[in-house]
Amino acid sequence: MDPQQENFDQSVKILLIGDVCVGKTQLIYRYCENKFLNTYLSTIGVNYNEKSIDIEGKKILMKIWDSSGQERFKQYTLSGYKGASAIILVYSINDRGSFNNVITFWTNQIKQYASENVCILLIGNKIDESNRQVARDEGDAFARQFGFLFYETSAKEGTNVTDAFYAIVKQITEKQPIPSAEKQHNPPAEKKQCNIF
Ligand SMILES: Nc1nc2c(ncn2[C@@H]2O[C@H](COP(=O)(O)OP(=O)(O)OP(=O)(O)O)[C@@H](O)[C@H]2O)c(=O)[nH]1
Ligand SMILES: [Mg+2]
Repeated sequence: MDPQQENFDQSVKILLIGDVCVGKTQLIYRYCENKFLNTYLSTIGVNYNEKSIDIEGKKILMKIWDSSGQERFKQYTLSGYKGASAIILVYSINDRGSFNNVITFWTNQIKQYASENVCILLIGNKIDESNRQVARDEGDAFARQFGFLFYETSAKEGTNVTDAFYAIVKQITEKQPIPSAEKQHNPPAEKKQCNIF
């Protein structure tokens, strides 16, 4: 095992995708550093962050990949799907187009490039904004239809950001449990799969 990972029970790769400017980078910045930047600095290619998290006594290393929403960086984003345990699919609640693209474009990208047992979290970000264009129920209904987790967040104010990341890592650990002597006697419950595949 990579020496850097020796102190962890499990390491998980998580990829954030979604349209430009929906707040992928700021969600990561809020989660990892508890900070927020109002200025828009478009992500070039992909960026990589790490954070450790404790889930029910297990130390998990999160490898968080931040992709660009720009089509011209698609090749970099595609490399992020490889080996990803989870995808965080982000739209902005004040940008109807970004939600439409979740439905028409991003879900198909996941279907095409992610592994079949990937965990998916749908995030409607920027709930601090007053000019909402996507109702909470619409995001919730779409997520339910396909078996995704769903949260609405504000990277700006920090609302639900930690809870959303915790929920997706917890789901990964439930789907891909760490083998242990005790568990070998109790086969894991049937894996729940997202029904986009
Ligand atoms: N009001 C508000 N603004 C946000 C929020 N999250 C991000 N922003 C702003 O939205 C803009 C885009 O945020 P980024 O995180 O850079 O967006 P991105 O999805 O990473 O964009 P690309 O890297 O180009 O794909 C920035 O000006 C952020 O400050 C939020 O929760 N609320
Ligand atoms: Mg970015």
